[in-house]
Amino acid sequence: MTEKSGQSGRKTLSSSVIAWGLILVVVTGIVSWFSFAAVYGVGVETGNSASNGSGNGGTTTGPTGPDYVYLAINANPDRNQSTDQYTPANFTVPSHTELVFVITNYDNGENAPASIYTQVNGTVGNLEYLNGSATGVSSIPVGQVSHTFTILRGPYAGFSVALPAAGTSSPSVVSFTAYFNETGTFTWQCMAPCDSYSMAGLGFMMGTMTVA
Ligand SMILES: [Cu+2]
Repeated sequence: MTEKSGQSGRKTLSSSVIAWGLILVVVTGIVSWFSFAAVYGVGVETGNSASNGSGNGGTTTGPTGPDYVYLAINANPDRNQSTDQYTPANFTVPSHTELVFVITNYDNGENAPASIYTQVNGTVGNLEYLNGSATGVSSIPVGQVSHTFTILRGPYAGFSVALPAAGTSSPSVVSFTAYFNETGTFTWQCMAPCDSYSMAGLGFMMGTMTVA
């Protein structure tokens, strides 16, 4: 009984040793394979390969996304501030680049412009997108226009987007895509009669867009 149990114990022990030995061999084999693969670069696929076969070191430039331009109107705690203002009013964008403008208007005032300034002109597709909608619009009803972003002179004369008034508790957000390829500094202005001081004031409802 004692001996039998002893033998049984030894048998179990040697089975365990064999089992652990096998595991060790398998693990060592796997580790060795990966080391080999890592060193010699075979058999390991990591999805997107950086190599494009150009033979110049494999450096590739992937597609780049658009540059975003964020502008806000009356983005101060007093949404009905008496002096209407874009921030920033003077800014720089890169030329020959897909630009996505996002203009957030906190002003709930409506300032009906001349009908031409209810239209969207000069953006990609002559469209703008309201509050994240995937469907573009080519104009805003005149009674809903709060401000515009309009260029009257220079190579971009006629560029214009209309910005609807904010709701009582949330801003309106207009986005659009545009390319500006001629470099220089160009004046933009609001053509909705919002506030006479701002409309004539550089840095308020008038500013400069520098294309560099
Ligand atoms: Cu304005």
